[in-house]
Amino acid sequence: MFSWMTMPSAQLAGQLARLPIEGVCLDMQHGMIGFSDAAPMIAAISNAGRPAIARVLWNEPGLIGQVLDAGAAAVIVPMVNSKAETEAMVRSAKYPPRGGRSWGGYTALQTYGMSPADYLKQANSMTLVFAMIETQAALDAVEEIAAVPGLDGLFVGPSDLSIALSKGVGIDKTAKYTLEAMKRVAAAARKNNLVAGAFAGTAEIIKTYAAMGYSFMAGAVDVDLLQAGASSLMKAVKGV
Ligand code: 3PY
Ligand code: MG
Repeated sequence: MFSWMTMPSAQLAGQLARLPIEGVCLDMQHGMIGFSDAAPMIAAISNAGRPAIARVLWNEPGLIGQVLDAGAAAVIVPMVNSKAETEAMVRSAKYPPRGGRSWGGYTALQTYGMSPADYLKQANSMTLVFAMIETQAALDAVEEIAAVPGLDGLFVGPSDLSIALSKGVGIDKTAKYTLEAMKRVAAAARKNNLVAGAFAGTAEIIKTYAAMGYSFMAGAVDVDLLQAGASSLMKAVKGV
């Protein structure tokens, strides 16, 4: 499980990366983290010996390339809805011959302590790219998406997915229809030897998704941790 950050702080990123946790993800889509915030956060996470993950703003080559150049070990790309969009995403994240990532990972070279020649040789397998499955269109095409060469994993956004499946009625990360859809995503991942991931959030949801075959999950969301810590303190000193 990895933690999920929405707040732009290299100090906090370094603290979270020192928890017994498998990585730290920067949410650059819905969090308040821009690239100039993300670069020192990625460095702080990497310095702590953990993989830095970035959920980028959109499926766009420049946005994907810049976080990889900054040393991110994995990229999660939102709203990937078709085979063609997945192919475009893989092209953005992988060097030739697999893709068309543009050269310039100078910070990544420092992070990994590698020569340009070695990084060029190894980057495609070292850095992972995940397509988010979070719309009806993505779910309908998930078997085709999962079969795209060079894709490393699928990552379910259960909030958007449940909004889509309920036709806007609500957000329900563990509704029967959400879990049914997620079983289909997990099966597509399994069939293609991909990592199955999802945004989970709470311990209960992490356990539910893990039982369905998900192994790459986000929990420990920075704002939730702060709220939970502050509320438990307020509760403990109530009446003082
Ligand atoms: C979703 O659940 O839709 C996400 O994108 C995770 O934050
Ligand atoms: Mg989403």
